[in-house]
Amino acid sequence: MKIYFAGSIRGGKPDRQAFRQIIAHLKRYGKVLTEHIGEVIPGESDLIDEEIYERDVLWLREADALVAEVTSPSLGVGYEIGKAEEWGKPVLCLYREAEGRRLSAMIRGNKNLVVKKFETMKEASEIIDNFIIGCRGHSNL
Ligand code: 6K6
Repeated sequence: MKIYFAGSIRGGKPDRQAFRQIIAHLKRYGKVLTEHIGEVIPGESDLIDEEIYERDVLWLREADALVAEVTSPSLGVGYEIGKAEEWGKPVLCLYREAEGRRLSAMIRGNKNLVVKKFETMKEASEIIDNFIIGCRGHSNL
């Protein structure tokens, strides 16, 4: 199974430790195409933006599912969710309730997406396990 993990890079302040823990859990189920998102550092990479966009869209196309951490708002993550939905891929959006912030209605109000709140990594892991079971139920993964 190929999983595309999406999380804020230039958007709202990301929780990289949570990203890394989610990625580590996803790796039990297959290849995480975007593992580097847990490791982003200032300056990011030598790739120019066009190269990042083209590579990521290709990865998203070949992915069997998208798992997005959406606590921090991110234009890029929102775009990836919209594309994955358009291409009929299963999408899981995980978020933590943060004071003074409400998740976009365009995510929480979309019945095509699985949107789940988590607090602990144990909860996030259980949500991921159920989501993957659901993906397998709908395909040959
Ligand atoms: C290299 C290592 C870490 O970061 C880089 C260079 N930048 C990006 N690399 C890979 N994917 C990226 C990069 N910038 C944005 N993205 C994609 O958009 C990822 O798949 C994220 O899910 C999403 C983040 O978008 P913004 O708007 O928060 O940057």
